[in-house]
Order: sequence, then C-alpha cells, then structure tokens
Amino acid sequence: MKCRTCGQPAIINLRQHKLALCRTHFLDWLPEQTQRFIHHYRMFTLDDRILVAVSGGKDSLSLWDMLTRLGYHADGLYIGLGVLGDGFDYSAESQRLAEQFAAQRGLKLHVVDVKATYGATIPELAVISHRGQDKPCSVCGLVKRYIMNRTAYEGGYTVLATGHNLDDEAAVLMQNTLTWSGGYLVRQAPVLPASGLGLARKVKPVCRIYERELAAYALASGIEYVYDECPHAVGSNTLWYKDILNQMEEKRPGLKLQYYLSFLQAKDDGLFAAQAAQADELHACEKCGQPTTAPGLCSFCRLWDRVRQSREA
Ligand code: Q46
Ligand code: ZN
Ligand code: ZN
Repeated sequence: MKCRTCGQPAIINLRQHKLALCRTHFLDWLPEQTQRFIHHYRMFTLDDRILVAVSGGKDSLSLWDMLTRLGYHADGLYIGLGVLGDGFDYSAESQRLAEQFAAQRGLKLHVVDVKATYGATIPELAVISHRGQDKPCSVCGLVKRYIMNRTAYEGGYTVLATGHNLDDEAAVLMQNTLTWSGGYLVRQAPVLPASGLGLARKVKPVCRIYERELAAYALASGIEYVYDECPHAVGSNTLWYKDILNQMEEKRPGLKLQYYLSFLQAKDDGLFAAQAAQADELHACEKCGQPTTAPGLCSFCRLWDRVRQSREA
C-alpha cells in the first residue's frame, strides 16, 4: 500500500475514503479534515478562547494537539474522577499523561479534582447517592458536564470542545434511535449554542473522524495516552453498540459516517422539529448560579446535598 500523495509506504488505509497515506501526509490530512469541519459547522474562529476537555485518552489529546497545530488558542481541562483500574490508579495515570502532554508543549491545563474540590470521588458519589444502581457513569456524566461548563464560564472561555469521535456519536445515535428518544436526538449535534444564562457553547470538532484515525494520529505523532478504557466502560451499552457498528463497517466501509451524516441532514430537514420547539427553559440554580432546567437547585447541587445529608445521618 502506497501513499496517494507521495508514493512512500502508507501507514494507514482509510477504506471509507479509498485513501492510503504515509505518516507525514496522514499527520497533515487529519488536522486539515478537522479544520474543514470546524469551518463547516461554524464552531469557532482564531479569535475564540477554547477550553478542551481532556481525559488523557487518544481522542481528546489528539484533538488538543490538532487545535494548537492549527493555530487556535486552546487550553485544557482535566477532571480527576478518582477512578481506580485493575492493579493501577486509572485517574492518576490519566492525569499524569494529560499533564505531561501540556508540559511538553507549554500549554495551560486546568485540573479539577472532584474529591479534593467537592468531597467525594465519582465511585463514592455513585454509592452514596444511589444514583444508577452503583454504576458511576450517570453521576460521572452529570459531574463532568457541570465542571466543564463552570470552568469554561468562570475562565472566560468562549467555547468548550470535547473529543467525541464518530464511533462515539454513531453508538449514541444507535442507542437513541433504537428507543426513538427524540429529546436526546434533538440535542445530539456537532455544535450546541451558548445561552445567555451561562451555558457555554459546546462543540465536537472530531465528531466526523473515526476512532481508529485518532488512535493512528496519536501513535504517529508520538502522543503518550492512556490505552485502557475507563474500567467502568467495560460491559457498557456504548461499547456493545460500537462493536456492532464495527462489524457493519467491516462489510460496508463508510456506513458509520453515512449513518451519522444522514441523521444530521434529517435533523436539518426538520425531523425532531417538534422536540426542538419543546426545549426546556433554563434558569440560574438558587445555590451555585449555574444554568439548569430543574426547578430550584441544579442536579449537581442536589447531588451534593444528598451526600451531605447521608453523611450527617
Ligand atoms: S469516565 Fe465516567 Fe466514562 Fe468512566 S465512570 Fe463511566 S462515564 S466510563 S466516558
Ligand atoms: Zn505521503
Ligand atoms: Zn447548583
């Protein structure tokens, strides 16, 4: 297999694009693609201050690397969840790699440790709050969304970028289309606009890029990242849907991309317009001031209230 651009041996074959590339040209091609999508979905410009949520994994670190290579002003945010792996401290290792990445490139990384800042790790929170039958992912999602938004807002960032890739998006889409969850589908988008109430603009610049391409980018550019999935992801629905989609992609290269893009097109054409019109009103949480649709306190403040009550009991 030879690189289409220069004829040197290729390191990757992008079957869905019928394109093979060598290391040099792949490392040029992926940021160019990302730039096209940033422009196409009007995500941000060189004047924006971007906060990239980094987990220490390949997707978010490759995204951060590409954004800085493209000349964007992008700082990082690492959230310490306090998750332990099999025989090693998963969160500590992820944090080390995120910090190493930032230090090597002279980039600014905000670190928010959930236990040090609020008083419990994510697995502890899941047990105390009885949310999600001791499976920490639902609490984790809530806490991460809150901290990301708050850090972006308080730091004066104009946009919050996450490393969700095409495989993530297609798996969520499959999960939501199997149950026709209109409310979730309407919010699944490459860009979610800001609200005047302090909800940051959210963007997913690599939502059209395959997971294996981001992994190849990280390897080819020498980015050290945490290889393992979060131990709580093992056995999750998302991984199961990813697996099914990969089997389909194997037989029909490009299927995942087509699935996702035709969904975005259908939404642009008005599918789920009714759900979009029903969007819940936001107001400021009575305690922390962050935007919420829940009456009174936001779900984050309610969660920590429950923790306090159960500790006092
Ligand atoms: S980090 Fe958190 Fe994920 Fe781990 S605990 Fe679940 S939600 S699996 S993206
Ligand atoms: Zn080449
Ligand atoms: Zn609150």
